Amino acid sequence: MSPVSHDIQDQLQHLQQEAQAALANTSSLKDVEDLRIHFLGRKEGRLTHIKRGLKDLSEAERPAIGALANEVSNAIETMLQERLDALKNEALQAQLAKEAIDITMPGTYVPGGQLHPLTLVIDEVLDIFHGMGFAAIDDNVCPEVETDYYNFEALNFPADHPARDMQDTFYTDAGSNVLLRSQTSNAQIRFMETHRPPIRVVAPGRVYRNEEVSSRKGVLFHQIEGLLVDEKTTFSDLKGVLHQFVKLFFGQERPTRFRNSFFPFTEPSAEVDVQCILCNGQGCRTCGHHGWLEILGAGMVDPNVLKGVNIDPEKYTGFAFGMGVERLAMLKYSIRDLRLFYSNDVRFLRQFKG
Ligand code: 2NM
Repeated sequence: MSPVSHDIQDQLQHLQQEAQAALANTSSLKDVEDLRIHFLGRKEGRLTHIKRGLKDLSEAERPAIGALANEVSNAIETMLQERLDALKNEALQAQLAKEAIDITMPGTYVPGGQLHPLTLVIDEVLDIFHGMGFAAIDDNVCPEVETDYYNFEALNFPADHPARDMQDTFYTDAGSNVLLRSQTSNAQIRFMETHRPPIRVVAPGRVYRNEEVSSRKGVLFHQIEGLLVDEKTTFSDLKGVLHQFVKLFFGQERPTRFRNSFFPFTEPSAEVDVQCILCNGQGCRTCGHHGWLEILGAGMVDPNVLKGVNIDPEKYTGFAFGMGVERLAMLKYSIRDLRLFYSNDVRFLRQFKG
């Protein structure tokens, strides 16, 4: 072997050892990439440089040294790749360790909310009427700021009715024609304007009255009103529907009575009482010692109301009813002050589970 060839052989072996030592010191993918360029780079790589010198060797010596150069090249390539894989794996393991979830650690307590008692009552009432074929009118599609027409006139209120007084109804700055609705009947009127019989709907929603706030009355409360219009609908249909409602809401055995009453929008009109659920008719403070509690108003829809929405009262009859949600909730849960519903005291609210 010529001295030149011997020298190249030395250089190649040395280069491989050098690469191995350098790789052991790398700590990033970039370090490895830099070494790849340093040793194998096409232009300046040290092995490339040695390979270029092979052309000066004799024909006899070139194949063996060339083969050695390729071997060293492959060996360095393999070492580079192994180091890359090792570093990538280390990074992955570190990432996994960092993201590891300790499933034995105690969780963070997230206190669960629950539905408001008024929402529970509304849901229950709607459910009961749904079972009798009544659909709920979405309370978001019906305005709470309403015109006199939908709140009073279409409901057959005479011009001088006391409810139209400023003392009882909130009027807005927009004029004497624009007010906060005092009952949800505007929903039924609007529904009848756009739908023909048979009609079976219930309308839940907020209503406003200019009252002095007390344990029993507020300026805002919730109502659910129902309406059924069809051919040959009678007062006994109304009684059947309301009896069924009372049975399901207050219990099978709760005695119920109908009393004669008056509303501008119904004729005849009635009010429904249930026997006091606290004293069972014996007389107590809740029922004012009468033994009965009034829970809703109802009646046959006045022909004038039907005429106003272009439904022929000779062909169709209907009944309607309305109830106060706060009152139902107070009776159902024995709540003595209606202001508790709006005070947002969690000690109160937490007691109601849907
Ligand atoms: C009540 C009592 C009786 C009622 C009437 C109507 C309508 F639009 F059909 F005329 N809606 N709701 C009604 C009837 C409401 O609340 C105590």
